[in-house]
Amino acid sequence: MRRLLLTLLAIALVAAACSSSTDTAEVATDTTSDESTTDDAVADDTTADDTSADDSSTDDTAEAADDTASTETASSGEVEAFTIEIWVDNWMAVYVDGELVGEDSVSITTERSFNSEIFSFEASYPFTLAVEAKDYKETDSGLEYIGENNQQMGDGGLIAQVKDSSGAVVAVSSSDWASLVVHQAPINTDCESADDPDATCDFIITDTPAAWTAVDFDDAAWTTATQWTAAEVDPKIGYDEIDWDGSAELIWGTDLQVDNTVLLRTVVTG
Ligand SMILES: [Ca+2]
Ligand SMILES: [Ca+2]
Repeated sequence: MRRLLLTLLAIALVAAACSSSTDTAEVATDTTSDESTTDDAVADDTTADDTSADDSSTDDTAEAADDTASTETASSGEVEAFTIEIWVDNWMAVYVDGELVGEDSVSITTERSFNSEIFSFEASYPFTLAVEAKDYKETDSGLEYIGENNQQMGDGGLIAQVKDSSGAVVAVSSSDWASLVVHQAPINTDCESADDPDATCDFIITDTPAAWTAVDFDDAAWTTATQWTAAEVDPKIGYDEIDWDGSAELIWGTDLQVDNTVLLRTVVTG
């Protein structure tokens, strides 16, 4: 019996020893390796050492010498050839940098003087374009066909485009142009059917400013031109002879009928 107990004890000891298992640690070696985010992209800020040298304004002697050579004109641009295509109901005179470059070939005293014109000129950028535009009127009443069955106020309208020697459109008429209306009639539009419009119709004549075509004329007080549709202007003979650029607008004063003489200016910068 004692022997059996010893045997059982021995077995128990052996079992105990085995259960203290060699917990072969699952020490997961977590090899979440190398997050060595090598941020070496943020390099190259080598803000080149601002060697703002060369301010060595030492050449005083050269200045004196250069003065003798500075005989060129003040205008910077090169002189180039241009054309202006223009249609006005009824008459126009075109100036570039204060010089007349073309005038309607049909007199303003001609009724139904509908025609387009093409004028050539030379200029350098920037240049100032000035146009005097007149709607036909028989007298200062502003009316035409006076005493006839079709006695009426008549209306104006202008469209223009400038091309360089390559044929490229470099300027077009638009509401960017400055305008000054210098003849308005009739102010009392109900005189249109009067028997004696010269006695009945009122008008406003504004003095044409001196040197208004000049480059240095100040048109800041002028208003911008008003754009009109082709349906409103109903452009007639000559208009269709020109292939108008899509950006060219029909322009005039704020009233197609009452505004009879309009001065217009723009600067073409190229
Ligand atoms: Ca004409
Ligand atoms: Ca008119």
